[in-house]
Amino acid sequence: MSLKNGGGSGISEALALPGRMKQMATSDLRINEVIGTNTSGAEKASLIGFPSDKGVRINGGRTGAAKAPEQIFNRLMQLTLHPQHNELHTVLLRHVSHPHMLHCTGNVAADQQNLGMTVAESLKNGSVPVIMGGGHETAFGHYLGYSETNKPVHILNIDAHTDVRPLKEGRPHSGSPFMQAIEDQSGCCRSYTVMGLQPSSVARDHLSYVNENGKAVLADDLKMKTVQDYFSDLRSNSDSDPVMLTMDMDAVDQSQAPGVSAPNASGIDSGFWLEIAFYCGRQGNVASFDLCEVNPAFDRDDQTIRLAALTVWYFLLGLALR
Ligand SMILES: [Mn+2]
Repeated sequence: MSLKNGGGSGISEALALPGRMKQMATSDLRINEVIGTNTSGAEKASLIGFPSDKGVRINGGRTGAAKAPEQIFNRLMQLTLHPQHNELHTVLLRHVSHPHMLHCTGNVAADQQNLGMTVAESLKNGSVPVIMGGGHETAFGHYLGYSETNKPVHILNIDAHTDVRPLKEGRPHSGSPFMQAIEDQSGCCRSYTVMGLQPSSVARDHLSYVNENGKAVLADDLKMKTVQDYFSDLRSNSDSDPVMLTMDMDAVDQSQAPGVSAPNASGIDSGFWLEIAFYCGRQGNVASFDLCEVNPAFDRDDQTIRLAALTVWYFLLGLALR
């Protein structure tokens, strides 16, 4: 049988001829085999774990989020690279550092400072910090990376809650990070925008406070265009300050994200959530990312851990396609 001319379909021949089988043996690379394998070039993103849920406890929530970063990273490592964007995805991941798990002491303010120093280090090196929380107290530590380096920053939060509560007995917590950033003496927080709010979980005064310092978008009003407009508005204002993206898993509907600190019976769809992560990953001004409030203690068959790992996967794919 001629393989060159008129020999029928290649696939049927390959199946029929044992000698061709070797060509079917394909590589089945997973992220753990690719990540960080190029140590010569500059690092493009740094994976950082922040296993803290003390802020959730102080805020009166259910703890367990401290267990999330390790599980999310483990799940991420088992995923493949995108088959259609394989080369770009591979190139990026070869320049992403292995997950670095920070030690959290339970002193939230001190732990946030420590995270801030780590984030600042990455930002100085031009690497995109990708942080796995932890409760949403993670986001203020994340922000401190900017104030530490004196970089003005816009904060974009995807969340069911505004998280602009006051401190509790002087202590920061999972409900206060964006009040802390807005009020921070360094003045590095240029704006705070939160999208995905549940009207049954937002105090009127908190909504006004957010709108004075940025913008609040309820989940019912949130479309992909809302996210696109956020970035095109920055561009049309020739605003070149970086954006820090923070995503609270409790923005997603409880049916698709049961393993969170505060479940949401009317949240956004997980596909839309992933699209936001991918879109933001593609934006050149998104300089850092955190994902918070995944709580494995309340998960169901790792459903939320899987969604969290996919969220990071899509963000990194976006980064690869910039
Ligand atoms: Mn939150």
